Amino acid sequence: LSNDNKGYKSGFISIIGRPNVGKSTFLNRVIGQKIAIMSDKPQTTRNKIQGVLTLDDTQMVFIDTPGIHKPKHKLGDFMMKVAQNTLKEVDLILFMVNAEEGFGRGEEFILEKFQTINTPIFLVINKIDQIHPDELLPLIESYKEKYPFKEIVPISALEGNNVERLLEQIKVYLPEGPQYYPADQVTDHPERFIITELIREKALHLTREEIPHSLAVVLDKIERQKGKDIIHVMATVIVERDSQKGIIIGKQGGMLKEIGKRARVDIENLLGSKVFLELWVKVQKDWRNKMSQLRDFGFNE
Ligand code: GDP
Ligand code: MG
Ligand code: K
Repeated sequence: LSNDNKGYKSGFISIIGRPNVGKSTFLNRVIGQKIAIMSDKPQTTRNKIQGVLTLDDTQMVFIDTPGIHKPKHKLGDFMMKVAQNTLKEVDLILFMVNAEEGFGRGEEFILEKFQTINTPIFLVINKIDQIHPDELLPLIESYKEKYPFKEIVPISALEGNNVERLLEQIKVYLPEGPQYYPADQVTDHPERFIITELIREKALHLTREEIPHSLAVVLDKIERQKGKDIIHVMATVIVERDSQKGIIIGKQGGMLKEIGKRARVDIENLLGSKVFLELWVKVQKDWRNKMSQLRDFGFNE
């Protein structure tokens, strides 16, 4: 991510928990009808963006991570792997449990998976409206022994208790970053933005100091190939100077190949599908000053 987002925070947040703990209710409360708009779209990905909360100084992108459950078959194993890789990539995990039910086998299983993940994890104890206030403190104490959660936040998603406080805590843990989505707009293919960001990240990382942050990635095409379990992604890396184009392409195309290889692995994890990634490089002078183009590139600055 670029350094020009001073003060603005943004990040990806994964909400995990067994069915019926209140994940949708929570999202509906914080984002409202935008979620409904999103879930109307056909599901093409396993890690779907559920909603984006845009505040004056923060943007929270909530993503759905199905597949975190005890695998029953081979596909389950694969889904599990996809989900785990996603959890490593997000900025924060909200692990939601039901205050009435506490930890069951399902929760224990998920906690085991957390052992290999460095992403900060909050425990969100939902449905506190269903328990007596005296029960809360002992409950929190018992959860503390299970895992070193960064925060333990009791809420009632249904009634709204403590939800604002949870949002404040989330903000503390998000890194400085760009506003990925326009504040007033919910896109139909939000994963586009993550894909361009993944490619951009690899390009910046592999070229180190040679390429400044004046690099954008635009997604030209994302299309499932007919009759095949493979998604064709075509993207263009945009730089400001010819010399930068040379660096990105590298000797005999070696650099671009490496960027593509690494990005493809992440995109496959994101989409939960095999991906054929095709990368192009283009010089466009002074693109940063062209606000209309920035919108096409998928982010605001
Ligand atoms: P999800 O499967 O995790 O998305 O769970 P849902 O959001 O669909 O909620 C499952 C059920 O729990 C629904 O009937 C909700 O109304 C209810 N529920 C969610 N949050 C709360 C809460 O804070 N308190 C109470 N009493 N019920 C809740
Ligand atoms: Mg739900
Ligand atoms: K991250």
